[in-house]
Amino acid sequence: GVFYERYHSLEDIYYWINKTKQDHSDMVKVILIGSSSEKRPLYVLKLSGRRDEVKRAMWIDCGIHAREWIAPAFCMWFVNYDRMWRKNRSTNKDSVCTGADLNRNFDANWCTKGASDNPCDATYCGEYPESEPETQAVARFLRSHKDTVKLYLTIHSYSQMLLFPYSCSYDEIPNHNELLELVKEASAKIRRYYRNNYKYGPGAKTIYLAPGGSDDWAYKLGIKYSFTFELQDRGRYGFLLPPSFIPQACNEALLASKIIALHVIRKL
Ligand code: 0X9
Ligand code: ZN
Repeated sequence: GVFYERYHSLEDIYYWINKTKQDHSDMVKVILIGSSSEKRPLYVLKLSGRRDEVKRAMWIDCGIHAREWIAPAFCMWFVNYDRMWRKNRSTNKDSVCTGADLNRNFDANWCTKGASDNPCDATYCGEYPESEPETQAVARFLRSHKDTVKLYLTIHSYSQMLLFPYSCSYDEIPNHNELLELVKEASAKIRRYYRNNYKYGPGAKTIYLAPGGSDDWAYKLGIKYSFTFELQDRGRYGFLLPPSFIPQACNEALLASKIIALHVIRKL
Protein backbone atom coordinates (compact mmCIF):
# COMPACT_ATOMS: atom_id res chain seq x y z
CA GLY A 1 0.00 0.00 0.00
CA VAL A 2 0.90 3.63 -0.46
CA PHE A 3 1.41 3.91 3.32
CA TYR A 4 4.75 2.14 2.96
CA GLU A 5 5.87 4.49 0.21
CA ARG A 6 5.95 7.45 2.57
CA TYR A 7 8.02 8.63 5.53
CA HIS A 8 6.21 8.68 8.84
CA SER A 9 6.37 10.68 12.04
CA LEU A 10 7.34 8.90 15.24
CA GLU A 11 3.76 9.19 16.40
CA ASP A 12 2.56 7.42 13.23
CA ILE A 13 5.15 4.71 13.71
CA TYR A 14 4.02 4.06 17.28
CA TYR A 15 0.48 3.79 16.00
CA TRP A 16 1.61 1.44 13.23
CA ILE A 17 3.50 -0.79 15.70
CA ASN A 18 0.38 -1.20 17.81
CA LYS A 19 -1.85 -1.83 14.80
CA THR A 20 0.54 -4.44 13.39
CA LYS A 21 0.56 -6.24 16.72
CA GLN A 22 -3.24 -6.23 16.87
CA ASP A 23 -3.76 -7.38 13.29
CA HIS A 24 -1.21 -10.20 13.56
CA SER A 25 -1.32 -11.16 17.21
CA ASP A 26 -0.30 -14.72 16.30
CA MET A 27 2.99 -13.60 14.72
CA VAL A 28 3.93 -10.24 16.21
CA LYS A 29 4.93 -9.31 19.71
CA VAL A 30 5.96 -5.89 21.00
CA ILE A 31 8.68 -5.71 23.66
CA LEU A 32 9.57 -2.50 25.48
CA ILE A 33 13.36 -2.49 25.85
CA GLY A 34 14.01 0.96 27.26
CA SER A 35 13.53 4.62 26.56
CA SER A 36 15.32 7.31 24.59
CA SER A 37 17.27 10.25 26.07
CA GLU A 38 14.08 12.26 25.58
CA LYS A 39 12.17 9.53 27.44
CA ARG A 40 10.28 8.06 24.51
CA PRO A 41 9.69 4.29 24.55
CA LEU A 42 11.97 2.00 22.54
CA TYR A 43 10.21 -1.04 21.13
CA VAL A 44 11.28 -4.31 19.60
CA LEU A 45 8.83 -5.86 17.15
CA LYS A 46 9.31 -9.60 17.40
CA LEU A 47 8.16 -11.54 14.35
CA SER A 48 7.81 -15.30 14.41
CA GLY A 49 6.01 -18.23 12.87
CA ARG A 50 2.54 -18.87 14.16
CA ARG A 51 3.86 -21.31 16.71
CA ASP A 52 6.25 -18.75 18.13
CA GLU A 53 9.30 -20.98 18.11
CA VAL A 54 12.31 -19.26 19.65
CA LYS A 55 15.21 -21.15 18.16
CA ARG A 56 17.15 -18.87 15.86
CA ALA A 57 16.64 -15.18 15.46
CA MET A 58 17.76 -12.24 13.39
CA TRP A 59 18.00 -8.66 14.55
CA ILE A 60 17.31 -5.63 12.40
CA ASP A 61 17.45 -2.05 13.61
CA CYS A 62 16.64 0.87 11.40
CA GLY A 63 17.42 4.51 12.07
CA ILE A 64 20.28 4.56 14.57
CA HIS A 65 21.14 7.76 12.69
CA ALA A 66 18.14 10.07 12.79
CA ARG A 67 18.54 11.77 9.40
CA GLU A 68 18.65 8.47 7.51
CA TRP A 69 14.91 8.35 6.90
CA ILE A 70 14.97 5.47 4.47
CA ALA A 71 16.14 3.17 7.27
CA PRO A 72 12.95 3.12 9.38
CA ALA A 73 10.96 3.03 6.13
CA PHE A 74 12.76 -0.24 5.35
CA CYS A 75 11.93 -1.74 8.76
CA MET A 76 8.25 -1.06 8.16
CA TRP A 77 8.50 -2.37 4.62
CA PHE A 78 10.15 -5.53 5.88
CA VAL A 79 7.51 -6.19 8.52
CA ASN A 80 4.76 -5.64 5.98
CA TYR A 81 6.26 -8.18 3.60
CA ASP A 82 4.45 -11.29 4.78
CA ARG A 83 4.94 -14.48 2.76
CA MET A 84 2.04 -16.17 4.53
CA TRP A 85 -0.36 -14.04 2.52
CA ARG A 86 -3.95 -15.22 1.99
CA LYS A 87 -5.80 -12.59 0.02
CA ASN A 88 -5.41 -11.22 -3.49
CA ARG A 89 -3.40 -8.05 -4.05
CA SER A 90 -6.04 -5.46 -4.80
CA THR A 91 -5.69 -2.02 -3.27
CA ASN A 92 -8.54 -0.87 -1.11
CA LYS A 93 -9.73 2.69 -1.25
CA ASP A 94 -9.85 4.41 2.14
CA SER A 95 -7.52 1.79 3.62
CA VAL A 96 -3.78 1.17 3.75
CA CYS A 97 -4.45 -2.58 3.85
CA THR A 98 -4.16 -4.73 0.76
CA GLY A 99 -6.32 -7.48 -0.63
CA ALA A 100 -9.67 -9.21 -0.40
CA ASP A 101 -10.29 -12.87 0.49
CA LEU A 102 -11.38 -14.35 -2.84
CA ASN A 103 -13.16 -17.14 -0.99
CA ARG A 104 -15.37 -14.55 0.68
CA ASN A 105 -15.99 -12.51 -2.47
CA PHE A 106 -18.46 -14.77 -4.28
CA ASP A 107 -22.16 -14.07 -4.33
CA ALA A 108 -23.35 -16.56 -1.70
CA ASN A 109 -24.73 -14.85 1.41
CA TRP A 110 -21.94 -12.40 0.74
CA CYS A 111 -20.26 -10.75 3.76
CA THR A 112 -22.56 -12.16 6.40
CA LYS A 113 -21.31 -13.85 9.59
CA GLY A 114 -17.96 -15.56 8.95
CA ALA A 115 -16.54 -12.81 6.73
CA SER A 116 -15.22 -9.36 7.52
CA ASP A 117 -15.98 -5.96 6.00
CA ASN A 118 -12.66 -4.61 7.27
CA PRO A 119 -10.03 -4.44 4.48
CA CYS A 120 -7.32 -5.14 7.05
CA ASP A 121 -8.76 -8.54 7.98
CA ALA A 122 -7.70 -11.84 6.44
CA THR A 123 -11.31 -12.68 5.55
CA TYR A 124 -12.21 -9.30 4.05
CA CYS A 125 -15.13 -9.91 1.70
CA GLY A 126 -14.29 -7.15 -0.80
CA GLU A 127 -16.30 -4.08 -1.69
CA TYR A 128 -19.23 -5.98 -3.20
CA PRO A 129 -19.81 -9.54 -4.51
CA GLU A 130 -17.40 -10.27 -7.37
CA SER A 131 -15.62 -6.96 -6.81
CA GLU A 132 -12.29 -8.72 -7.43
CA PRO A 133 -11.04 -9.47 -10.95
CA GLU A 134 -10.06 -13.04 -10.03
CA THR A 135 -13.52 -13.82 -8.60
CA GLN A 136 -15.15 -12.19 -11.61
CA ALA A 137 -13.11 -14.19 -14.10
CA VAL A 138 -13.94 -17.52 -12.47
CA ALA A 139 -17.61 -16.61 -11.96
CA ARG A 140 -18.01 -15.44 -15.55
CA PHE A 141 -16.41 -18.54 -16.97
CA LEU A 142 -18.51 -20.89 -14.86
CA ARG A 143 -21.71 -18.95 -15.57
CA SER A 144 -21.13 -19.29 -19.29
CA HIS A 145 -20.41 -23.04 -18.94
CA LYS A 146 -22.87 -23.89 -16.21
CA ASP A 147 -24.74 -26.47 -18.25
CA THR A 148 -21.63 -28.48 -19.06
CA VAL A 149 -19.77 -28.28 -15.77
CA LYS A 150 -21.28 -31.04 -13.62
CA LEU A 151 -18.68 -31.12 -10.87
CA TYR A 152 -16.91 -28.26 -9.12
CA LEU A 153 -13.79 -28.89 -7.03
CA THR A 154 -11.80 -26.22 -5.22
CA ILE A 155 -8.57 -27.17 -3.51
CA HIS A 156 -7.25 -25.54 -0.35
CA SER A 157 -5.05 -26.40 2.58
CA TYR A 158 -4.66 -27.29 5.30
CA SER A 159 -6.67 -29.44 7.74
CA GLN A 160 -7.55 -32.60 5.76
CA MET A 161 -11.24 -32.19 5.09
CA LEU A 162 -13.67 -33.00 2.31
CA LEU A 163 -16.39 -30.34 2.41
CA PHE A 164 -19.58 -29.65 0.50
CA PRO A 165 -22.19 -26.82 0.71
CA TYR A 166 -23.25 -24.95 2.55
CA SER A 167 -20.59 -22.99 4.32
CA CYS A 168 -22.56 -19.76 4.03
CA SER A 169 -25.38 -21.03 6.24
CA TYR A 170 -26.38 -24.04 8.33
CA ASP A 171 -29.14 -24.97 5.85
CA GLU A 172 -28.97 -28.48 4.40
CA ILE A 173 -28.75 -28.75 0.64
CA PRO A 174 -31.34 -30.93 -1.16
CA ASN A 175 -28.78 -33.62 -2.05
CA HIS A 176 -27.07 -33.49 1.36
CA ASN A 177 -27.27 -37.24 1.96
CA GLU A 178 -25.86 -38.10 -1.45
CA LEU A 179 -22.84 -35.81 -1.03
CA LEU A 180 -22.33 -36.91 2.56
CA GLU A 181 -22.17 -40.56 1.49
CA LEU A 182 -19.70 -39.64 -1.23
CA VAL A 183 -17.21 -37.81 0.97
CA LYS A 184 -17.61 -40.45 3.63
CA GLU A 185 -16.62 -43.10 1.12
CA ALA A 186 -13.71 -40.99 -0.13
CA SER A 187 -12.48 -40.40 3.39
CA ALA A 188 -12.69 -44.12 4.20
CA LYS A 189 -10.68 -44.99 1.07
CA ILE A 190 -7.99 -42.47 1.94
CA ARG A 191 -7.77 -43.94 5.40
CA ARG A 192 -7.48 -47.46 4.02
CA TYR A 193 -4.98 -46.71 1.24
CA TYR A 194 -2.87 -44.00 2.84
CA ARG A 195 -3.53 -44.34 6.58
CA ASN A 196 -4.56 -40.73 6.85
CA ASN A 197 -7.69 -39.16 8.31
CA TYR A 198 -9.94 -36.71 6.51
CA LYS A 199 -12.95 -35.16 8.18
CA TYR A 200 -15.96 -34.65 5.97
CA GLY A 201 -19.34 -32.91 5.89
CA PRO A 202 -21.03 -29.63 5.05
CA GLY A 203 -18.65 -26.68 5.46
CA ALA A 204 -20.55 -24.65 8.04
CA LYS A 205 -20.81 -27.57 10.44
CA THR A 206 -17.49 -29.23 9.72
CA ILE A 207 -15.17 -26.23 9.72
CA TYR A 208 -16.96 -22.91 10.22
CA LEU A 209 -19.50 -20.51 8.87
CA ALA A 210 -17.83 -18.82 5.89
CA PRO A 211 -20.03 -16.97 3.39
CA GLY A 212 -19.03 -15.86 -0.10
CA GLY A 213 -17.11 -19.04 -0.95
CA SER A 214 -16.74 -20.41 -4.45
CA ASP A 215 -18.18 -23.86 -3.67
CA ASP A 216 -21.45 -22.44 -2.32
CA TRP A 217 -21.68 -20.01 -5.20
CA ALA A 218 -21.10 -22.80 -7.74
CA TYR A 219 -23.75 -24.90 -6.03
CA LYS A 220 -26.26 -22.07 -6.14
CA LEU A 221 -25.42 -21.62 -9.80
CA GLY A 222 -26.75 -25.12 -10.34
CA ILE A 223 -23.65 -27.33 -10.09
CA LYS A 224 -25.05 -30.01 -7.80
CA TYR A 225 -21.68 -31.57 -7.07
CA SER A 226 -19.53 -28.92 -5.47
CA PHE A 227 -16.67 -29.60 -3.07
CA THR A 228 -13.83 -27.95 -1.17
CA PHE A 229 -10.86 -30.18 -0.42
CA GLU A 230 -8.60 -29.14 2.40
CA LEU A 231 -5.39 -31.05 1.79
CA GLN A 232 -2.56 -31.99 4.17
CA ASP A 233 -1.58 -31.59 6.82
CA ARG A 234 -3.39 -31.19 10.13
CA GLY A 235 -1.15 -28.51 11.56
CA ARG A 236 2.31 -29.93 12.05
CA TYR A 237 3.71 -28.00 9.10
CA GLY A 238 0.51 -26.20 8.18
CA PHE A 239 0.88 -24.04 5.08
CA LEU A 240 4.60 -24.83 4.91
CA LEU A 241 4.11 -28.46 3.89
CA PRO A 242 7.54 -29.90 2.98
CA PRO A 243 7.93 -30.98 -0.67
CA SER A 244 8.43 -34.59 0.37
CA PHE A 245 4.75 -34.62 1.38
CA ILE A 246 3.54 -33.59 -2.08
CA PRO A 247 3.12 -37.09 -3.59
CA GLN A 248 0.98 -38.51 -0.83
CA ALA A 249 -1.05 -35.33 -0.34
CA CYS A 250 -1.84 -35.27 -4.07
CA ASN A 251 -2.58 -38.99 -4.29
CA GLU A 252 -5.07 -38.63 -1.45
CA ALA A 253 -6.83 -35.79 -3.25
CA LEU A 254 -6.68 -37.78 -6.49
CA LEU A 255 -8.37 -40.75 -4.88
CA ALA A 256 -11.17 -38.54 -3.55
CA SER A 257 -11.55 -36.79 -6.94
CA LYS A 258 -11.86 -40.15 -8.69
CA ILE A 259 -14.52 -41.48 -6.36
CA ILE A 260 -16.56 -38.31 -6.70
CA ALA A 261 -16.10 -38.02 -10.48
CA LEU A 262 -17.08 -41.67 -11.05
CA HIS A 263 -20.22 -41.13 -9.03
CA VAL A 264 -21.11 -38.00 -11.03
CA ILE A 265 -20.57 -39.86 -14.32
CA ARG A 266 -22.88 -42.66 -13.19
CA LYS A 267 -25.53 -40.09 -12.36
CA LEU A 268 -25.42 -38.29 -15.75
O1 0X9 B 1 -12.09 -20.45 4.92
C1 0X9 B 1 -11.92 -20.89 3.77
O2 0X9 B 1 -12.05 -20.19 2.78
C2 0X9 B 1 -11.55 -22.36 3.57
N1 0X9 B 1 -10.59 -22.77 4.57
S1 0X9 B 1 -9.05 -22.23 4.43
O3 0X9 B 1 -8.33 -22.64 5.62
N2 0X9 B 1 -8.35 -22.97 3.18
O4 0X9 B 1 -9.07 -20.83 4.22
C3 0X9 B 1 -12.80 -23.20 3.70
C4 0X9 B 1 -13.75 -23.02 2.58
C5 0X9 B 1 -15.03 -23.76 2.78
N3 0X9 B 1 -16.03 -23.30 1.85
C6 0X9 B 1 -16.59 -22.08 1.96
N4 0X9 B 1 -16.33 -21.27 2.92
N5 0X9 B 1 -17.48 -21.77 1.06
ZN1 ZN C 1 -7.92 -21.72 1.58
